[in-house]
Amino acid sequence: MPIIETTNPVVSSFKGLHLYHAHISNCSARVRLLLEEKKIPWESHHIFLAKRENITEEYFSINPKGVVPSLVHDGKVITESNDILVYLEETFPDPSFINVASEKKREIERWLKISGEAHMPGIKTFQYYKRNSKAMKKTEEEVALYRKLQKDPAYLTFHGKHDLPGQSFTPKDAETAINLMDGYFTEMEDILSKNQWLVGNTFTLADISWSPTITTLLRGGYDFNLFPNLMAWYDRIFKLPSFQISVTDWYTRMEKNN
Ligand SMILES: N[C@@H](CCC(=O)N[C@@H](CS)C(=O)NCC(=O)O)C(=O)O
Repeated sequence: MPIIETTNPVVSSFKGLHLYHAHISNCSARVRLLLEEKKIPWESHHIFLAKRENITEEYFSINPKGVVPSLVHDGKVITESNDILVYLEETFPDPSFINVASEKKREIERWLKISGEAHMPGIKTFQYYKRNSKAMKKTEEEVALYRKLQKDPAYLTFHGKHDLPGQSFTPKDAETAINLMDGYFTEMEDILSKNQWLVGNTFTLADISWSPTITTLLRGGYDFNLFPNLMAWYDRIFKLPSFQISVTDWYTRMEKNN
């Protein structure tokens, strides 16, 4: 789990829980959803990705990949959204979202691992392909600053494909991303044709991790027609008051101000 000893003096003096997050980020939303389900108070540090508020020396000193979310707990920084879910679960175990038999715990861990691994090649690639045509590309100055601050080769390659002159995500990239995601959705569809939730009949971290991803993909026009049970599962979660507060409200409220 990436727990970072930050050199940022402001962050290291924080008490309690602080979350750096973006309104329409599915990675941020899964953390907000767990915080809401657990009723843990937290302080918001909203980052507008479209305004490049993550591409600053200040933010890279908190999150070395310059991405959201970053959780700060009593001055300690935790990154990677699925690791943050596990950290919160271990630190604030009541109510529990891993309250299943031990062999089922491994299924939760697997869904969290896939959620993390599928993000860049699946969800993020699909989203950026959709955005290629829109005016979301960085300016020359923003690209230069990003390439100075970003040390992670995977992020450099990914963003280079979106931002560098003559580069863009292609229909083939989108197809590969969709095939990857459809593979997981096919497995989920099968599980959800028999069970109410992704792991047995308990609402767990697996459901918390994956449901905001569906929100993001739906907004990007992802085709879920082959997955009616997955959509019924999503609808059940969508109707939870916690989801309304932590996902839907953030997605819509901030957009009005953007
Ligand atoms: N594996 C990371 C991915 C984080 C990530 O890529 N976050 C997106 C928003 S969902 C972001 O910050 N994008 C801005 C960027 O890549 O510069 C996690 O799960 O926390």
